[in-house]
Amino acid sequence: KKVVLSGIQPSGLITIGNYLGAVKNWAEIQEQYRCVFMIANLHATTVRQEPAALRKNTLEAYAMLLACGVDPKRSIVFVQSQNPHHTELMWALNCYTQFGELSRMTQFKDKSARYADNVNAGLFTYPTLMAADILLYQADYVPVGIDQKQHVELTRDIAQRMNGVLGNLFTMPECLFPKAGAKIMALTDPTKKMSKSDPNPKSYVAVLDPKDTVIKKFKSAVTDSGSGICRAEGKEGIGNLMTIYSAFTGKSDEEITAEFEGRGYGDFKLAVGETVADVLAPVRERFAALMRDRAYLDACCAEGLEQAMRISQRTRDKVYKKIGFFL
Ligand code: AQP
Repeated sequence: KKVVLSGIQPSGLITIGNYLGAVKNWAEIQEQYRCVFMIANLHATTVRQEPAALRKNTLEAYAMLLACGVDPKRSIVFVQSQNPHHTELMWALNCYTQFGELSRMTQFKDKSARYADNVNAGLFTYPTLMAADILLYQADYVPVGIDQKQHVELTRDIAQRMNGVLGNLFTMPECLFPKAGAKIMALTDPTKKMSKSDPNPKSYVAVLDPKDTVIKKFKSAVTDSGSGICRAEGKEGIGNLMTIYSAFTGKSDEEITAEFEGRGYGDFKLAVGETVADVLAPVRERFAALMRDRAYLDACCAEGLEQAMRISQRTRDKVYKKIGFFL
């Protein structure tokens, strides 16, 4: 089986954007691929995190993956910081990556502008840590959003360079993009991506939000002042709600437009809210049950870590040996 590596940062509550764009698909591809999924808490600390919140979010993200259908028996699921091979390989990759290459990363440029008071070295070397995540498991595919394409391309450049200088070390990874339309925008601003770390909780719907909260958030979603449930210029808010409704019901745009013919935005928003909350109800229930069984979660984390390290150790040792480090 081809190997897939992906991760999610425990930087807040998992949103329906993360669910539709990533976690739901992870559950679906487990049959086809050998999957390695990690809670990317090292990546999350490139931005300040409150320690207690980070600890809580890490455990909750882990439980959420399982609640969404990621099966720890079939896939490897672990917490990134528990596996030291990631930072160990990152050091080697850093020494084969140019300052200029990292300076060209658009995510670094965006994030250093957004977090201007904390442009730390971790933010700058985020792509080499991501390259280490991918290359350690000799991943063939990396399911990512289009915004991560540049990082995967850099990973390939670094891998090719090191393979050339040191001999065959790494599999060349490729992006695996989700189906079109999987990008969910903020409810408060349909031109901005929905993000779990957004300081305004009205901008996102968390998978764990109770039904009345979900309905309230959709009710106050920013839309235009027109009418008609369809996609058009100036109707990006409605378009985003249609994307969400379609993803949760499997209905096409035409079916949705027909369903709400002659009805107002209020009706549509209520239907979206009720549908999302109802479809996610079993996920919330499984999550609650998992969180009550800390011993089981701890056992899964330990087992996932052991499996991950068995693979990553081979790559890390091979690289360290070729570089000339004592093992
Ligand atoms: N709005 C979105 N629509 C579709 N997919 C999304 N993803 C994130 N937001 C959306 C996908 O979720 C996966 C995990 O993302 P991440 O935690 O590694 O970081 P991110 O992409 O930066 O996600 P957030 O929610 O915006 O986190 P913060 O606020 O911490 O930056 C990825 O596969 C991503 O594509």
